[in-house]
Amino acid sequence: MTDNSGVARVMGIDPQEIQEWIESFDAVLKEEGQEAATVLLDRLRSRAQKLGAGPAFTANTPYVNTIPVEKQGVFPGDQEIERRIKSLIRWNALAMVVRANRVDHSIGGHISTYASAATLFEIGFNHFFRGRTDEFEGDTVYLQGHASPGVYSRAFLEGRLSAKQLENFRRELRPDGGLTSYPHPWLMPDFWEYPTVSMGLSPLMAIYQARFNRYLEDRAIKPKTNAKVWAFLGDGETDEPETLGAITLASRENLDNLIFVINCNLQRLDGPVRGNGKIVQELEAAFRGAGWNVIKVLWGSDWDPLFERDVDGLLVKGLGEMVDGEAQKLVVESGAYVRQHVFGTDPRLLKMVENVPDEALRTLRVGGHDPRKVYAAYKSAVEHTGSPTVVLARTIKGYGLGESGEGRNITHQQKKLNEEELREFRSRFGIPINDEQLADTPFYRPSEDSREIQYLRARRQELGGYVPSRKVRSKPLVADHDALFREFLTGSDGREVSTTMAFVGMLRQMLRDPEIGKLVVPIVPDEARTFGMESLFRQVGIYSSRGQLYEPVDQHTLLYYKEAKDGQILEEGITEAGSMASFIAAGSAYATHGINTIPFFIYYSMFGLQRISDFIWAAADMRCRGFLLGGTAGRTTLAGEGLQHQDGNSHILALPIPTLWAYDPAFAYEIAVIIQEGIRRMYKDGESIFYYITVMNEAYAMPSMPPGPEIREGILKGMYRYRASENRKSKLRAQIFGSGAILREALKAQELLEEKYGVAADVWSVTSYKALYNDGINTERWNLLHPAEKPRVPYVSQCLRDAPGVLVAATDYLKALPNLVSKWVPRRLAALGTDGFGRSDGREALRNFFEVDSRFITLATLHELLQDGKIEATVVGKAIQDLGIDTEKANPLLT
Ligand SMILES: Cc1ncc(C[n+]2csc(CCOP(=O)(O)OP(=O)(O)O)c2C)c(N)n1
Ligand SMILES: [Mg+2]
Repeated sequence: MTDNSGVARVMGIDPQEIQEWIESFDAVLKEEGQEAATVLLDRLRSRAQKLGAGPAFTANTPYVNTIPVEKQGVFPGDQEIERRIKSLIRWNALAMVVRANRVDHSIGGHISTYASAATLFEIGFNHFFRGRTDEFEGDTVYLQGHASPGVYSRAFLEGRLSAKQLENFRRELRPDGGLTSYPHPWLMPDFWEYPTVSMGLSPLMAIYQARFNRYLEDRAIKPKTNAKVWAFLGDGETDEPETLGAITLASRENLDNLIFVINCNLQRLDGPVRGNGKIVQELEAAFRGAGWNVIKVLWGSDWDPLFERDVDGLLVKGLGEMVDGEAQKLVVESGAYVRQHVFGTDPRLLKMVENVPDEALRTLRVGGHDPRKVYAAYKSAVEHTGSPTVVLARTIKGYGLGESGEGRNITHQQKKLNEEELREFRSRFGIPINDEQLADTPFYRPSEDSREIQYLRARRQELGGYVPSRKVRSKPLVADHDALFREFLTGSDGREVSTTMAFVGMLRQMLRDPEIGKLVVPIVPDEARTFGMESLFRQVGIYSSRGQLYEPVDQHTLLYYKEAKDGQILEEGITEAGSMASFIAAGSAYATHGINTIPFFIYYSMFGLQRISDFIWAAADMRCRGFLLGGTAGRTTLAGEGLQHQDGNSHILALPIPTLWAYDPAFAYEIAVIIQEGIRRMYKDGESIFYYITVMNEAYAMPSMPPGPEIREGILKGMYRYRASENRKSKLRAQIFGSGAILREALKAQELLEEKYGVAADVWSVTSYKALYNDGINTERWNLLHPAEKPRVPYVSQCLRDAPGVLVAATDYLKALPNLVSKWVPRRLAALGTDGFGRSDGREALRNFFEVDSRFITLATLHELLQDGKIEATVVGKAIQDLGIDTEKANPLLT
């Protein structure tokens, strides 16, 4: 009989009455089943609410395992051999870090994260993670980045990595190669698939990956499978807003193909995650509240008999009330301390453990280190339908490191172990290495025919091969898609259109193409109307896993808001990070799924590289392909928005990302050339690059592409002469560089200079300072290393070799952008740009304020001519007056 007298007395309820209620409930459960019992509870809850009996919802369950012992099922593996394999992996992972640190103290790695995650990973590797085969697409697994030594160490036992490679962990520049510190597909493209080490990125990417898998299935681009997306993360990692920021999407979309495993070792880098609280309970509430299936794995099998004896729930209550800081202390303390602090609060608890020796109390295992508990949780997770699952597994940071790190606050960065500590670790995990060898800390791999290696191999074979393992399985595209872009090369016949509209026109064409049409993935974060894309709603539909369950308010209109199960547009709502995660899933599908999806993610340009650059960086690491479109771009082109919206930064922020090609085109034909080339390079030639193209909302007549093969080449390489001066006689010459919408200011300046000041200026369209800059530094580097050979000439220098006169550049971005190439141009370069905070006003006022309009370009040109002694100061002074330039105006950088 259950005795609730303790609780009841506190609440002032007759214990007998409580007992009767419980017995009635037990009877319903026993006789009518679980569903009926749940209905009964629901009805009681509604009733209580109706009668004002207070909120009857708690997002938390008691601090015990979600899966009761009776439902645990049998463990199908050979537990002893799996333990031995795991011990060897633990040893080699530790040896990697310790050895690397001995060679160079500044190098090492992390021991304690994997030490806590070993069982969580190993149960996955031995029983759940399915490899990618010709028949089955395989599971997608995001592994906790700091646990990489464990993953390498397993691959060593699997025979996939050599001892030499392990030796060179974190020393990638060794002549015989090394291993990356963390999962980096860029650096190990056959091994790692997903970069996970920047905390918070992988959980968000995993959610959108799982959703993208469904998208591909709903659109019949890939067959429906039961493949899973697993994401392993740290409990400290859940502090990152990205980690929890999209969890409601996963439940809203019923992503039962998604499993999070949170390694709750209660510690982060500096100390406890929630010393004064309970991270597991906090996460349980958050995930349950968001509609996830939550499985807590808190206690190992050693605890089962104790809970069995805990008939009045005192132990559960005590553990539930203990803060994590104290729980962490139990790890480092003695058995006597555990007895006193866990069981000492009540004589009944003390009695429960009176026959349990101190040593047994000290080593009571938590759930995340018990293979049977972890297996049961994963099995339940993969079988669960209707919602995503999170497994909250309680572990110990630095498990097995004993006094040198187990549960200690210093453990995260522990890289050194003395001989005594190594001996203890060796003995605890039964590693067959003798005392003499310890100082050397050798890697250990049992012979090929050992039971361990045979078992491990057999398990992976059964599960379809090794994980992680990256394979590019897509086939190159065939057609050249010339025809799709042809109409954009011939101008708009005087019709005023923006480059954004031109891009949308191209997108529409691509969507109709027989080869790439279905592969195009348009992604928008609630900005389709801003970019004039609403016509696509109707053309290809907005993806919704549920179709459209309502009649849209605008159904009577031509361009109504059409949601469909096979809709093509990913309308992500206001989440640039989520949209980027969709871009990453689509941009890497050529490897993950063997499908060449071509993402076009269009967003407010200020909220891209400025806001979610770390995701863009991860996309590059992951070898993503596709197009990022920075819409409403430019500091002065986006009128009326102001400081937070106007982007004069993104082309600078695009510089560091090595595989990102960044363009600031002015005309439709430039965009057409860039996109067509991008599709060829990425999807025909298989280059792992991606594109950033800024598009604007200023409408003007689009000219046709000037003739000559050098134009196309120039657009792609970064610059070409768009309009040469017709005046061959003037002694006053200039070369003016314009980009994006500011190109038209340069063209106006060209006319002003010619008409009013007799200056003959050529105008260049600089489509990519980044491309020019990269070409310049590459050329310089080659020259540095080949002094005896004929020096190569940067493309920008080649362009300007025979171009006479002063040089002036104007951009809607920072002045630093044109200045990037100043050392390779033949003479001084005057740069006009938009440094400073944006503000809201019309374009004309903004271009005056930032000093990038045709008047300022004219002034800068005259000023350069003055400096060259070609004109008098009075001419410039007069021009300032004539142009109406206020010399005492506010400095945009400082105001
Ligand atoms: C965005 C980001 N910030 C900081 C770090 C540095 N860092 C690496 S591991 C770590 C602590 C991780 O704690 P937790 O997530 O609990 O993982 P554990 O090692 O405890 O399993 C921190 C702060 C990082 N990798 N990424
Ligand atoms: Mg942690």
